[in-house]
Amino acid sequence: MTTIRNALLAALAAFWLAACGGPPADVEIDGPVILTVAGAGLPSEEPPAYEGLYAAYGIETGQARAFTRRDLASLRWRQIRTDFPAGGAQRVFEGPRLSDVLGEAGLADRAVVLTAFDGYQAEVEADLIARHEPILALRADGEPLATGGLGPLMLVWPRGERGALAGMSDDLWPWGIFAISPGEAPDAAQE
Ligand SMILES: Nc1nc2c(c(=O)[nH]1)N[C@H]1C(S)=C(S)[C@@H](COP(=O)(O)O)O[C@H]1N2
Ligand SMILES: [Mo]
Repeated sequence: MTTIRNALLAALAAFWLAACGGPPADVEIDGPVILTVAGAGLPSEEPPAYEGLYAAYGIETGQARAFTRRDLASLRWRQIRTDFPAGGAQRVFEGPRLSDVLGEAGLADRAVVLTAFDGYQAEVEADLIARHEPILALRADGEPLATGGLGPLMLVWPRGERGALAGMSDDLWPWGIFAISPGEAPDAAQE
């Protein structure tokens, strides 16, 4: 019975999202975790096992909040039209705000470190997140970001829409993101 109810709820959610111009409804229902937020104030009941790249990069999963594509699609999405790499062609990136994802994980207003498959890490101050509301993009120009390309997730800033970010370099634009951890500085005021 619960299975049928869940299927109905999923269908309703997909319809609602399509009707309201939210994220695309063609997300997998039972897809794998694509993002793990370590040290979460609101951890998942069954966080991912500490193995693979989590272990290779020392990302503790014990208190982690795990997100599937569907979990991320259930948040409000924002579109950002911008160039990447800097000065390159414009694309329309789409995904939830980083601040909303952190809020879901119980890490609102924290500095965070985003880790990518290749070990690249970008630390972003809380203040910068609050001021510019970057997104964790899952799609560009309507297509999901490919694993091995810029996907599954990439941090995208409204460079080009905001004078303050004009000329921003690509350092804080990690692609291939799979994990986020609390940063060193809880907020900019304490630095
Ligand atoms: N995962 C990952 N993201 C990254 C990087 C990287 O090495 N790995 N380099 C950053 C920098 S400094 C730039 S200029 C752009 C483009 O990097 P690339 O030329 O290595 O693709 O991606 C940014 N995001
Ligand atoms: Mo760079």
